[in-house]
Amino acid sequence: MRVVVLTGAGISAESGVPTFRDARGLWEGHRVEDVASPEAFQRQPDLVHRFYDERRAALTRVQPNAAHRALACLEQQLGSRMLVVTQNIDDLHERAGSRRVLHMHGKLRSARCTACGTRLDWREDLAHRPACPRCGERALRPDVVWFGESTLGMGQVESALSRADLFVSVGTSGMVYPAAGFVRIARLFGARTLELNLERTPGSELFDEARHGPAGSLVRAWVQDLLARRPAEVEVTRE
Ligand code: BJW
Repeated sequence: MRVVVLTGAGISAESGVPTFRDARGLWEGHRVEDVASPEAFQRQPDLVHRFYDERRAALTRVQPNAAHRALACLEQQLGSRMLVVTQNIDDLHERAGSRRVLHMHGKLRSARCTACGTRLDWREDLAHRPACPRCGERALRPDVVWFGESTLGMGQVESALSRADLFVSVGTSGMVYPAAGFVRIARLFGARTLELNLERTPGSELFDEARHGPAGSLVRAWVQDLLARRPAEVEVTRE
C-alpha cells in the first residue's frame, strides 16, 4: 500500500503550536495575510521578522504529540511507500522520527539570502538583520513560502499522489492551494481519500470518508487500524 499524508497546522495544535485560522486570530490580532506575504514583508519587515523569530524560538518549548508519533510509526512499517507532505514549517514530524517529510511551505529553522540565494540552517533571530555568512549582505529572510510564491517539491508530490492507494489529510482547513487541491488529484488517480480534522472543512465532501476529532486520537486510531489489517492488504502495491 502506498500512502500520502498531507498535514496542516491542526496536527501541531495539541503540541501547543497555534493554527492560522483560529477564531482568536493568528498572532497579536493579525490575519495570516498580514504577516505571510511578500507585500507584508516589504511593508512591515520588522513585524514579519518578529512573527517568525517568536515562532522559531517557541520551537524549543514544544514537543511532537501522539499524531506525529503515530505517523512516524507507520513510516517504519511502510518505508518508502509512505510520504508525509506537510504545510507546517515546524520540525515536529522529524523530531517524532519521520524521515520521509516534504515541507512544501518551507522550514522555520532555515533562512534564505535574498541577495545571493543561499539557504542556511538557521536557529537565531533575524529581526536584527544578521549578515549572510556567504555574501555579507544583511538580506536574510525566513525560508518559508508566502502567498503568491511557489510551493516546494510539487513534482515529487504529484508523482506520489499519482501512485497513492490512500491519501489522508490531517489537521488542515483546506483553504490554501495547491495543498487544498491534492484530494482531487489523488482521487483522479484512483486513491481512496480520508480527512482527519477537528471539525468539518469546506472540502470535507471531496473525501471518501471524513472523521472529526483531535488529531492525536484520530491519527493514532487510524494507524492502529491500518497496521492491524492483514499484512497482505498493507503490502498491496499499485502497478
Ligand atoms: C485540528 C486541531 C486538532 C485545529 N486536531 N485538527 C487556486 C485558487 C485560488 C487561489 C489560489 C489558487 N492557487 C494558488 C492560489 C493563491 C494562494 C491561495 O491558496 N490563496 C487562498 C487564500 C485561496 N496560494 C498561494 O499563493 C501558494 N502559491 C502558489 O500556489 O503558487 C503559484 C500561484 C500563485 C498565485 C496564484 C496562482 C498560483 C502559496 C501558499 C503559501 C501559504 N503560506 C502559509 C504561510 C507559510 C509560512 C508560515 O507558516 O508562516 O502557509 S499561509 C498558512 O496557511 C500556512 C499554512 O501552511 C497554510 C494552511 O493552513 P492550515 O495548515 O490549513 O491551517 P488552518 O489554521 O487554516 O487550519 C487548521 C485546521 O486544523 C482547522 O480546520 C482546524 O479545525 C483544525 N484543527 N486543532 C485536528 N487538535
